[in-house]
This record gives sequence, C-alpha cells and structure tokens, in this order.
Amino acid sequence: MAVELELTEELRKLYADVDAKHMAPLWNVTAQLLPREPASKAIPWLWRRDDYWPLCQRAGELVPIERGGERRVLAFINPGLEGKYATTHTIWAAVQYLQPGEIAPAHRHTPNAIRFIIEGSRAFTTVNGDKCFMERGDLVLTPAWTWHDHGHEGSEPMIWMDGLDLPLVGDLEGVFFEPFKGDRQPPLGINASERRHGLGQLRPAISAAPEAYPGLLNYKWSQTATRLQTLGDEDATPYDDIALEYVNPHTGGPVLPTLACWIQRIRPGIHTRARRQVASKVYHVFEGEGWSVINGRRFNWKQGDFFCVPTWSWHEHANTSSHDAVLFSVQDTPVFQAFGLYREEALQSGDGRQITAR
Ligand code: GTQ
Ligand code: FE2
Repeated sequence: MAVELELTEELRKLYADVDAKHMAPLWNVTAQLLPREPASKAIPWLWRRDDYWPLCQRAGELVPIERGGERRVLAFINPGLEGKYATTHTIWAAVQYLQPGEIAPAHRHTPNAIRFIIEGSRAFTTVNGDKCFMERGDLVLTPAWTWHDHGHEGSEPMIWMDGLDLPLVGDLEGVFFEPFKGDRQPPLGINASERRHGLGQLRPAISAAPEAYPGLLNYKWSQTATRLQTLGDEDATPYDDIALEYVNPHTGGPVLPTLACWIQRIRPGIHTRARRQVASKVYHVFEGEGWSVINGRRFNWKQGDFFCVPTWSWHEHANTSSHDAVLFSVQDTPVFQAFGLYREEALQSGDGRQITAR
C-alpha cells in the first residue's frame, strides 16, 4: 500500500478484532500476495551421484522392502522448501534402488509418476498388467491411478529416477492411495505397450478406445538415442541445444497431464543462452560432464548427478568436455500451459548469458 498508515490505537484495535474473527486486511499483504513476478522458495541445488549412490547401497543392506517398507526410495529434498518433501514446489524427484529378486508391492495413487532408468538391467514395472522391462535410458510412465509394482529378474542392483507430481497433487489435496490385493499383479502382457505404440507414427486402429487400450508406457532408450543422433547442428536451439520432448503418440502432447519429459544433447564446447520459464524442472545427467548456471550460481555436473531449476530461474548449460553431454529432465510445464499461465523470457543483457558469481 502506497500510503503509510499511522498505527493509531483505534487502527491497532481494528487489526486485532479483524484477526480475532479470522480475517485479514489485504492492504497489509498485497506485496506478499501479488509480487511483480514469481520468487520460488525452492533454490537451485545439485545432488551428486557420489553422495546418493553409497546411501542407496546402505539402504539396500538395512531396509528390506515388503508390505510396510514398500519402496526403497531416497528423495531429493530442496533446502529452500522447509518441511516440504519436494525437489521443486511441484515435483518429487528421487532415486529408487531395487535388488535382484525384490518386489516393491503393487499399488496405485492419484499422483502421476515417471521413471528414468539410470543403471542395471531386467528390472520391470508392471503397469495395469503390462510388464514393462526397464533398461538404462528407458522412460517408463505410471499415469495417475494405474496399478504398478516393481520387480527385478536381473543379477545386479538396479537404480532409477522417480519423478512425481506428488507435491502438486498434495497441495491440491487430491491424493488418493490404494494397495493392491497381493504383492504383484498377474501380468497380462509383456512389453505390450511398446510393441503396439513404440514407433509413434503408426497407430493401431483399435486404440481409438483408449480406456480399453492404454497408450505408450515405455519409451525405449534405443529409439530415443537414435533420434538424438539423427538430429544435427541445424536442429539446435540457442537455449537447449539439441532437445527433444517425449510425447504421447496419440496426442502429440506431454507424456502426462502434469509432467513433461525432455532429453537433450549438448554438443562439445556448446554454451547455451540463458532463459527463464514459468515452470520448474529437475535434471538428471545421463552422460557427459559440464555445468549449468542457475540464477547466477554455477553448478558443475557429471554423469549420474541431479539438479533442479526452480520456477522463473535463469538457467544456461555448458558442455566442457570433448564428447556429448545428455540431460534428461522432468518439468511441470503442462500445468502452467493448461491454465494459460505459461511464460518464458530470454536474457537480453550482454551476450545472453548470466554473469556468474564465481
Ligand atoms: O515407485 O511407486 O518415489 O509410489 C514415490 C512414490 C516412487 C513408486 C516414489 C511411489 C513410488
Ligand atoms: Fe507408486
């Protein structure tokens, strides 16, 4: 409020009486409620593979998974979001560690989930009866309210990234959860969704009834890698270099209503321009090494690391090595787009890159 009110005895009394009736005067909180632009409480942060990997192994020794323990998941918690189990204000990102023979029991919930496979072979997630085997680089979806359980038929521990809209659905007070009767679903098919929908450009006619015929659940790395490599210099963008969005092949839209997933290849020596978006993201470094500058702070990363970009934060990426860097990311962009709230802005000053604090 532009005019400074003199806090008279009567005004003080008014505020006390308003407060006692569980009301609030807007004029005292306008700036807080309507800031000129978003200022996320989440802060840019990086989690290193060298830190989380031994913690996962120790959890593997100490924490059995079965009913009660359920899933061996270590989440990345944003230090700016006190008391909130979240990586950004909307996204839960985590690593899940599963050893050969273990079963993470079947259940379903309203939050949407993605998994991106980091290491290991022959673990699977059964999604509504479709047993999807997961290999390094695969993206597997468990859309809202789909039954899912994880198992492992390989010989080495398996680790993958989980990405959920859990903090968002939690804030919306829309979380429902239901355990399955029995630890695992009887499989109705094996890798059925990728066999039916995996090429994207050819749609089975029967899929016109999507309720009876679920869409693509496993985006296999072999196909992602092929497309990443068949795009060349002329397909690069200034902000993300060579970037691809995973899409729902039926709609061309994001993989889930609330979450979009991207994969991008940053060529050796490339340093992108800075941009900010009304959207938050969590990145996983799939291959290579380099750094990102996020709101003026530089974060050096290498294979296996995770980092987050809070809403409306400037970010740019650089590949400092002599081979490609590949970044996977999960983003809440679709939420903002759905409600007409999406914005983005390129940095105009200087050479379009941030001045780094160090
Ligand atoms: O694997 O089903 O990271 O239900 C959080 C909640 C993973 C899962 C998470 C979950 C799961
Ligand atoms: Fe789950």
